[in-house]
Amino acid sequence: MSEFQTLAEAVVKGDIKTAVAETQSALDAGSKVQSILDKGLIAAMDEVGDRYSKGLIFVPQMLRSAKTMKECMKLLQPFFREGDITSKGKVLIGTVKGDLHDIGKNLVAMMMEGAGFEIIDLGVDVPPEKFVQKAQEVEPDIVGMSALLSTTMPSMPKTIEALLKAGVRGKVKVMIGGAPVTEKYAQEIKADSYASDAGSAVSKAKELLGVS
Ligand code: B12
Repeated sequence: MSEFQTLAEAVVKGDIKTAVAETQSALDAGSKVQSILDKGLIAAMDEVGDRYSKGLIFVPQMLRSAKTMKECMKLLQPFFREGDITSKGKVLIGTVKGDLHDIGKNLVAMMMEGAGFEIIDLGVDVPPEKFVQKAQEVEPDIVGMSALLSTTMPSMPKTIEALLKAGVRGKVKVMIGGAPVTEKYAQEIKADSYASDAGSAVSKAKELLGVS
């Protein structure tokens, strides 16, 4: 079992106090932030998802684990900063219509911000019209969409279509992600890029805009 077993178990149980203390002591012990995230927090959320699929836990428990993870992420956030850098580009990001999952989207936003991107976060349950309206207002370089449910993924092509109709599509790069989203899906719906995790989201965003 991983060195972050106690942390992962606390997140699965939704024990905020223990999880926060474990995250802090892992940081104090010099553990890598990426390892704490991958082996502790994200591994725990995968376990939570498994338990939910098997009918062992229900939505309130998932919610409690999500809250626990968010509290731990607050401690990790300062470490995502790559240094004082001028803005690498503007990213408008949100979770698509009908979808309330925001942990992954927040993580992507945090890491991108840490890497020097300016983030405008539309939150969750964002309809295509809202992406369009905000894109017209803030003129981002990238529009990022997150979906965690197979039922909400179709809102991604709908948003791309809406950007196209509004004449905005040509001015922005579209990046998508979320557990059920794939590279193939990104190609199908003509998104410019897909990333499976927050780390690669940062490098793909840099690639898209040709910045280092
Ligand atoms: C926590 C959770 C919840 C919480 C969400 C709280 C919150 N504030 O986010 C609550 C309790 C609200 C919830 C509700 C529901 N959930 Co839920 N949930 C989860 C769970 C356990 C964890 C998700 C998570 O946070 N993962 C950790 C993060 C870090 O990972 P991530 O989101 O994948 O993000 C990473 C990448 O995908 C990527 N990424 C994400 N977004 C983006 C965006 C861009 C632009 C890019 C480039 C990359 C990128 O980078 C991220 C960081 O590395 C998952 C199980 C799972 N393993 O995914 C189920 C899961 C997603 N939920 C599920 C379901 C069914 C539901 C409900 C329908 C349950 C119900 N009957 O009510 C509702 C739907 C509510 C709604 N309308 O959205 C199913 C979805 C099945 C499917 N494929 O459609 C899952 C897979 C559980 C399961 N195994 O059945 N859920």
